[in-house]
Amino acid sequence: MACRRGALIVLEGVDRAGKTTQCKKLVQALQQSGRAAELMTFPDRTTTIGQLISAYLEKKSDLEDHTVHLLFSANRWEMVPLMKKKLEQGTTLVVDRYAFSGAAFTSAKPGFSLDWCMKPDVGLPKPDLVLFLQLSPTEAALRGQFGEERYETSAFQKAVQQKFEQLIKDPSVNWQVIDASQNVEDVHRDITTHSLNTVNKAQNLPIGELWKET
Ligand code: NYM
Ligand code: MG
Repeated sequence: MACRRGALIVLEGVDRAGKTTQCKKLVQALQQSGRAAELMTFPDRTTTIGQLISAYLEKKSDLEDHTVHLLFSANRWEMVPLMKKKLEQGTTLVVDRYAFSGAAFTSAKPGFSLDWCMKPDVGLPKPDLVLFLQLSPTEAALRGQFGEERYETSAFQKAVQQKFEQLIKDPSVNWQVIDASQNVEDVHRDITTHSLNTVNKAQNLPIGELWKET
């Protein structure tokens, strides 16, 4: 029998929704259930491209808007060979942000269509599951101050949230909306249930291509 592949599971949502906490807890839960699982994060700030992105986010440099959009996408493409290798070896990848953040954040800027923003990521490995941590801007604000990085203002986050809501309507992607206003353990339980289902289903399916007609 052919080797069973791992699943590609993405967590998305606005800043402060709890993605990073939940990604770590999910990796632990999958490992404790005896499955190989690893965390990945986008942007991956450790690569050469990632360092350009990091300096931009920290406002240490300015980059033209199209340019930085393409760098975020390139930062995903540069990880594709490793991602495919891990998935094929049977490791489930839990990914903190992916192309959906790419499209939602840039298209929240004036003059960018969602359609244009999606184009550079067409054909990336398609997630088997995208968990959207849904948190209203009001609830996000109750979680404390935003940080100092670019995009961390409530007006911009509201625009990003609206773009995510458009992306979620796309039936070619397996979205699951999670109520992120619950406590950490309840959110974790919902996420783990969906993820275990996906890991079991994905193992016999080929890896798909994102935003491409099949
Ligand atoms: N971001 C993230 C983008 O604008 N485009 C992308 O493609 C990705 C993956 O970078 N505010 C934005 C969203 C976040 C920031 O922050 C990365 P964090 O806290 O490291 O996830
Ligand atoms: Mg963050």
